[in-house]
Amino acid sequence: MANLILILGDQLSPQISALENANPADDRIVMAEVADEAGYANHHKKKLVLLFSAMRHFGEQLKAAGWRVHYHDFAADSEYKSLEDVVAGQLTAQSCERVITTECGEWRLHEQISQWHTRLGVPVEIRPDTRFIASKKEFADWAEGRKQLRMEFFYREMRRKTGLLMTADGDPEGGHWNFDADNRKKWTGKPAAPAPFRLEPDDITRQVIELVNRHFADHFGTTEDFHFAVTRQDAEAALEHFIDYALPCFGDYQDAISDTEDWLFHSILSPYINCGLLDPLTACEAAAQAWYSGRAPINAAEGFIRQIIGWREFVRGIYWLHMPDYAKENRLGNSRSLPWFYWSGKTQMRCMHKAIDATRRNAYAHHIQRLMVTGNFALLTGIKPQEICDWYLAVYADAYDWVELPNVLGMVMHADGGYLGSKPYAASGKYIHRMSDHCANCHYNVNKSTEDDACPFNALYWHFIDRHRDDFENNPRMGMMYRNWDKQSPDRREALLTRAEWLLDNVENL
Ligand code: FAD
Ligand code: DLZ
Repeated sequence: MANLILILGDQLSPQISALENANPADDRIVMAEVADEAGYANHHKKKLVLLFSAMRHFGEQLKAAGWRVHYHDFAADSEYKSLEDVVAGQLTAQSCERVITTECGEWRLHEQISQWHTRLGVPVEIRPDTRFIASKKEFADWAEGRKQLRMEFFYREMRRKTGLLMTADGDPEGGHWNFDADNRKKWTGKPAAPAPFRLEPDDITRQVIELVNRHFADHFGTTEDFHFAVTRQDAEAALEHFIDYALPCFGDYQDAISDTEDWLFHSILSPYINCGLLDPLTACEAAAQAWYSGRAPINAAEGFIRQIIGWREFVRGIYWLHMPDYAKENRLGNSRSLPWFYWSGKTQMRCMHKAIDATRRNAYAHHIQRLMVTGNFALLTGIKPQEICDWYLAVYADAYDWVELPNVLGMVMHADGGYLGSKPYAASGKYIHRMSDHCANCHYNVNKSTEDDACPFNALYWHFIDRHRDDFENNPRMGMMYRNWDKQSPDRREALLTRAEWLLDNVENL
């Protein structure tokens, strides 16, 4: 019986479960660049280049390994607009009797594929995605009966399961599970941040760049200076580059923000891990090995591993546990539209401008920019969760619904009522000043709060605290904020709220 094996754009791994036990002599593989997938979000042009080029390279490698692959190149006038169209066409053309695929990473597409057996009239086998450390069931079992889920406890389970940074006695290496307290240094230019791993586009990538510029000209971002890896071999070289040059300082400067350096000591591996070019465990094992061989300190290796086997697995578990209702959550009752400067970058707030501009150029911003700059501003100003989620899904090369949604809706917007994080990451300009050198170059003054030139984050922070008193006053981690707010004189509080109201009324023009 010939099977038609569908491999999606973020499933570019030879070990993908859809290929298990497949037979190159009988089975056919189908991969497709289609308008529906390229167009359901305003995907950054670099994300489109990365995916289409990586898909094309992967398709070629499968062919070279002896597989029969039907690869559907994007064409604006193609009659095949959706993955279903292409699969239906191939079922007929290749006389296949069954479709096999690996479960996809988003509810929207999952819903569609789940209907294919009736729509296409053949059995459709959807296999689990074994690239994750915890299966959906394992996460659901762990979450069962817990009122609030805490990443830290789940993370310890994942450390035990993988054995990463564990002693033979079952204890965490270095005597602690978590070295986060060591990872909050401001970066003042030294040590110098390493240049990111970069590759010049090959012929395939150049063709894709041309295609994206021609057919997706109205999408966000630019294709200029595209330098991502597009093959497994090169993604593994990017991992090596990170381990050698950035990991040693990854922990120390994990929370730092710079006015001049886009990438600092981050790994820039999420685009590869998420589309299947790099195996998450391989990345973690390389970091652990760097610590064992004395090439990186424990706070760096542990911090990096925690992001992957902790946060990455945790948000994925939450996504599948709570979709589709999770996407509709808006527990803080936000109603403001996303300011246009999220797309244009035209704002006088230096930190926002810098984060958005880096996003536009690179399809990348590091975690603290996403969380404490663009995310924090959306939280403080009460942007509708759906609109800010759509933005994050569009603008980053690593963005897929399963990972973007819990990070934005849960971690940043606290729209799930605190299910993912015990307190909102709301912060005033002081935090950004402490962790970055933006404020010295800003139109606004971070040391002022109520004046016309005062940093908007300051008054907006207190407005957030004041308007959500009912939501947070009894949160033990927020009590101090309310005591600080109540300690201020009535005149001061009124001036802060008046300034914040003005900022909210004029949010498009900041
Ligand atoms: P590093 O800082 O080097 O971290 C190492 C790895 O850890 C990353 O490559 C990633 O695989 C993993 N990781 C770190 N933090 C998280 C996290 N919170 N959730 C999941 N994985 C994590 N990550 C995405 O992969 N896709 C997204 O769409 C995405 N959207 C985000 C939106 C917001 C508002 C926030 C606050 C975070 C988001 N993240 C997302 C998580 C994180 O910011 C990115 O994974 C990270 O910035 C990617 O850059 P890096 O590879 O240099 O990461
Ligand atoms: C994100 C994306 C884009 C832009 N294009 C394609 C595509 O043309 N073909 C494809 O198979 N997948 C694409 N993807 C990824 C999917 O839209 C979807 O996000 C993931 O497969 C979910 O796991």
